[in-house]
Amino acid sequence: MDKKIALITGATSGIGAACAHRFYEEGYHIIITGRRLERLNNFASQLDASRIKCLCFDVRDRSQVIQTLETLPMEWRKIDVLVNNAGLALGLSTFFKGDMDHWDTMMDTNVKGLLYVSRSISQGMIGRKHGHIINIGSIAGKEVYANGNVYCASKHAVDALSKAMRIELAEYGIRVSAVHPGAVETEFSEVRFEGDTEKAALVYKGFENLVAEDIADAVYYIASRKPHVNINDLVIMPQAQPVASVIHRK
Ligand code: NDP
Ligand code: 8X3
Repeated sequence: MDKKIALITGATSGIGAACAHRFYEEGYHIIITGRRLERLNNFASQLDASRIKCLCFDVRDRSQVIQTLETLPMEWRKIDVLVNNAGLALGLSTFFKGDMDHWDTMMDTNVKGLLYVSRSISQGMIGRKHGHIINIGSIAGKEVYANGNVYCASKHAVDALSKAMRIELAEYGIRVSAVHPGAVETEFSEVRFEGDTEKAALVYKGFENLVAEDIADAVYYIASRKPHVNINDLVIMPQAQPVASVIHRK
């Protein structure tokens, strides 16, 4: 049987790292990406080198994305599953006090970065008439919460792009799915609060948050359905978080 290849963006931490582990455990060859080369190398050093490829690039850098993905060695080009996971939130404030550099980084990463990677990888999938793109959106792409403005807008864009990709790629036999998690304890809040670990820890205090493996489990489930089955959209929340802005804490 042919080997199966999954490319996971943002695999140096959190949900992306958990997805990479899960696909590897399920027998896939994995391509892991991120900006932190040392983490990619550490990850790879624990696994069978013939089944893992590290690509260090910033998804915001259009030419770097294209150059890196289009010059992949032949044996790594037939990507079956693309998990568009790389993303972040920066800050939590009203839009009228918002940091405009934060806005640029979120839109460039969560929306344009996802587009650059998807455009590049979809070329081969279209040619082979086979593939599955799984976008990691967020509950912030389904609802809007106070002070989440631009992050929510970026994830609403991921929701819209997932629908658009599904329509445009269906005739080529390509599946497009989106997974929208609520609160998952990863490095997400540390990044959002720019290294303030105490503030980040408070986000997950007093309730049972999701963990990265919960999301990886759903992503793998979606990828492992029969070829005629597509899970379009999945919203996954902690039981204690019925909507984005309500968390029942003990
Ligand atoms: P982490 O901060 O733990 O991981 C984020 C990953 O994205 C890292 O691997 C990081 O790699 C990568 N990344 C960020 N910016 C870039 C960039 N410019 N270029 C390449 N890679 C980048 O957070 P999560 O695992 O929680 O987040 C993963 C995804 O899940 C994001 O899209 C996030 O919006 C979404 N999400 C998270 C939720 C949560 O509560 N945690 C809930 C809903 C959605 P590196 O820094 O090495 O580049
Ligand atoms: C991450 C979850 O609720 O902070 O996307 O937006 S939330």
